[in-house]
Amino acid sequence: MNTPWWKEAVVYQIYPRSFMDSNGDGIGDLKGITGKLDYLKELGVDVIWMSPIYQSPNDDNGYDISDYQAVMEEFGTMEDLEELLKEAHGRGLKIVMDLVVNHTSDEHRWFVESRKDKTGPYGDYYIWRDGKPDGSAPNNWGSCFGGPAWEYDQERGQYYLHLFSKKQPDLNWDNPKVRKEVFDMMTWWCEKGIDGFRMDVISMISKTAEMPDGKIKGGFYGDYSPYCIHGPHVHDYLKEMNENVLSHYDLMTVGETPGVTPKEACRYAGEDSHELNMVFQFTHVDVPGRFGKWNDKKMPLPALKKILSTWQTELSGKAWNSLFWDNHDQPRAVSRFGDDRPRYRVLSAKMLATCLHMMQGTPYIYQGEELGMTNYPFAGPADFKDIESINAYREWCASGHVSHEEFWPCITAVSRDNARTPIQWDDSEQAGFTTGTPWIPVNPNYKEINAKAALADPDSVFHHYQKLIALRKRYPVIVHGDYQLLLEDSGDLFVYTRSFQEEKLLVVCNFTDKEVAFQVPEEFKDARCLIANYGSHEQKDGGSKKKESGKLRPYEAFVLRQAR
Ligand code: TEU
Ligand code: CA
Repeated sequence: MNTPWWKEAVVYQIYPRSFMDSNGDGIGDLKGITGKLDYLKELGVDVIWMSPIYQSPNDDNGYDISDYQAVMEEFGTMEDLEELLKEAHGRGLKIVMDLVVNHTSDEHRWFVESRKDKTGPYGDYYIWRDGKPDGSAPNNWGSCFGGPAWEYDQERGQYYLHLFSKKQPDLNWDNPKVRKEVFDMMTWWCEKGIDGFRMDVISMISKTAEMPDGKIKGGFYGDYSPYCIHGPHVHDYLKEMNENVLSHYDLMTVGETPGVTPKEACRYAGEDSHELNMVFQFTHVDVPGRFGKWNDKKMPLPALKKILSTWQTELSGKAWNSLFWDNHDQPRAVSRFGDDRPRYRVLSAKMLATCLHMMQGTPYIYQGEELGMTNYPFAGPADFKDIESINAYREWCASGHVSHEEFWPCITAVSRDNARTPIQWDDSEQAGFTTGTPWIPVNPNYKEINAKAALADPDSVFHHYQKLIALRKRYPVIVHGDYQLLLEDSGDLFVYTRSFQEEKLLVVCNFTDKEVAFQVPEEFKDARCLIANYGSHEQKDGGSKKKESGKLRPYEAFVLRQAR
């Protein structure tokens, strides 16, 4: 079987600002990453995806790029990046870059030129429109980070579209010159030896020509989605990108595609679609409530199972899944899907890891997830660093639409800053992340939760991840097996099987803090236990004791393997 490397790989996502600071300025940097490659090697991952490291005024922490071919000064130099590539490759680790080309920074040279001169060479690089006759914005669309999606520019006398912050103007992909600039820049990076791209909001690069008002839903502004997500030419542009750039190199590509359905995913990442290798879908992490995305409600387990199972079965044989519980835009996995109380944190973090890593697709580990890092105990809105949380608090709460008491649990449950606190390396001051003052505070629980302690403890979350990764390398069924959900209606248990040739796996996860009755199906009665989160039950002889007890303990998880 000829399997592309990225189907067998495990990816580790680094948010450089918060990973490791090498020079005491409080900001993570490239040298910091290079210094920790051995840690990642020990974990066993194959690929590192780095959130943006390019020159940026940091309105959105690097997702607003002012020069695609320069390194952000705070992160180091181009030489540091080349060194990182060399050191990573020397250890057999691949590096995937973040490609943010739906928008640039308003400080990018193209935008500076574009706002100067309508008729100049850059005049048509962005999405400019005249206001309405009364001078108001072209339509009612709202931006992802609050406020309207249009900003009036004095210099040019027109409005420009920004689906994110007003310092992130959207590029006009309908302009062939823009596409050529992007493709040339990508080729430049490929020639440097990078191993792939994670493509930021790539489902949003093509917009409809008509831009009518959108429906107001869960907020104050109109919804741009029908006009900007999976727009009319998105697949043409990605095929063009593939033909011009991607197909010339041995890369891994993953598209961040908000709003994607399994059907649409098969177009973006279909085996024969010549676009991308896989996409990130968000249906398992989107739980909109009364205040839009700001919601502290957990998704009920049957709904979560249904969503993940649908992706498993609908992409099977047609496209490839990416598997994740969290990333730099999401709260910490163990706090959201597991149980971060001291008694259950380790157990439930291992349970979640087991549940995800035994599915079909390429697993992504977000930095700190392998330590079971938790959400941050925000004291008040002054603690937020993220533009999205800062604006949301202002728009919903400071404006008087909702009380602080009501809104606070909702925003703290999902604020992106939860994921962005520094990695807890050890129990020294600032968790060993920096010798200075970190740009964002360290989670106070670093004394207990840190990499040094995890490495010293054979039963740590880290070692569980290490084991899961090793299992994936050893048993083809984990990569290739067909997925089947069992006990569909259970609100407590997530149980599924994977089958491939002579092998079959049973994956059993208790998502509750209660004991739950469970009988191992007859066909697994003689199966061996590959991994379990209650150490003593992972016995060489197959863990038979556990299987006969008929009960799962809180957050218990194990995997049985039957070879016919
Ligand atoms: O995120 C796009 C996205 O759709 C959301 O996840 C978004 O971050 C937010 O949560 C909307 O409520 C990507 C990047 O991952 C994110 O960090 C950037 O801020 C954003 O694009 C803009 O580049
Ligand atoms: Ca630094």
